[in-house]
Amino acid sequence: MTYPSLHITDEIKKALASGTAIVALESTIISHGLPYPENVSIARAIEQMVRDNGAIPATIAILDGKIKIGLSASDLEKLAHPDSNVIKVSRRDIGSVIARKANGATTVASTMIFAEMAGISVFATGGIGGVHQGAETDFDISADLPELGRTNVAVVSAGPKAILDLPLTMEYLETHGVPVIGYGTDELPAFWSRQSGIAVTDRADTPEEIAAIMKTKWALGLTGGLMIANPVPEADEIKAEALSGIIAQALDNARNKGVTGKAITPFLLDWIRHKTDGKSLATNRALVMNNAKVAAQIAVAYAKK
Ligand code: PSU
Ligand code: MN
Repeated sequence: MTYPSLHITDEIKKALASGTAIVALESTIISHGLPYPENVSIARAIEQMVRDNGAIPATIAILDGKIKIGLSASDLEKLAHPDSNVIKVSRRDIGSVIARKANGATTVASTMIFAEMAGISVFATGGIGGVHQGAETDFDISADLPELGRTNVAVVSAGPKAILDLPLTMEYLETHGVPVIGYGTDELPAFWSRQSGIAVTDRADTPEEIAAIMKTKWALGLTGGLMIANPVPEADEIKAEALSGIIAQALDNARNKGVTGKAITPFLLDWIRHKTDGKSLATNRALVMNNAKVAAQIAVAYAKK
C-alpha cells in the first residue's frame, strides 16, 4: 500500500519553500454552491483576487483520487461541470473518495485538513457551515465547526450562512475554543447580510493584528483554527429583513421534500438564489471576492512575521 500524497503544483511548491504568502481555497463552493457556468468564472476571479493582493492561490480538491493543491484550468472545468459527478467531501468522506479514485469537492472542513497538511495557514471561503435550525432534534451540526476546533488554519468567511442558527453556532465555537474575530466590525456578519444582532467577542481592524493573533495562539500550542468574520461590502448586501421570509420558506421546503444530510446546504442556497432572482448569487460572488482579498492580505502579513 502506498500512502496518498499531496499533488502540489510547482508554483505552490516554490511558494511554500520560499515562505511566500499562500491562500487556500475550497471547491465545494464551485461544485455544489454555485451554478454552472458562473462557478467557473467566479472560481477564476477568486484566484485572481488572491494574486492581485500579493498571495498565491491554492484551490484544493480530490481528482481521480488524487489530493490536488492547486488546480489546472481543466481540473477546474471538471469540478465545475454538473455532469462530472463530483462528491461533496467532508472529513468523513476523504478515505473513501481517495480509495475509490473518485472526484471530490472539498468543504471548509476537508479543505482545512489538506491546507494544514500542505503547510498553508490561511484559507478563504464564502460562509462556513454551522449549527442548523432545529439541531436540537435532528443533530445537524456542520463538520466545519469541530474542524475549526482542531485544525490549525485561519478561515476567512462572511460569517455562518443565515440559514443557520447563529447563536447556537457561536456557542459551539466558544465551547471548542475557536476565536471568532470580526474584521472591522463588532457584529457577527450573516453571509448575505452585514448584520445579525449578535456581538463578536473579538475585533481586528488590520491584517497585521490578525496575523499577530494567529502567531501567538499557535506559538502557545493552542491548536485549532480561527474564524475571521468579514462582512459583505455594503453595496452588495441583502438586508436580513429582506431575506428572512425566503429563508423560512426554503427551510419549510427542505423539510417537506425530506432533504437531509449533506444535500441540505446546496438545496437551501439554490432555493434562495431562485427566490431572489439571482440577487443572492451576485451577493455570494461579492462576499467571496472580498474574503479572498482579506485572506491574501492576512497571508502576506503572516508571512512577514
Ligand atoms: N460558502 C459558500 N458556498 C458554499 C459553501 C461555503 O459561499 O457552498 C460550502 C462550504 O464548502 C461549507 C459547506 O463547508 O458549504 C457547508 O456544508 P454543510 O452545511 O453540509 O456542512
Ligand atoms: Mn449537515
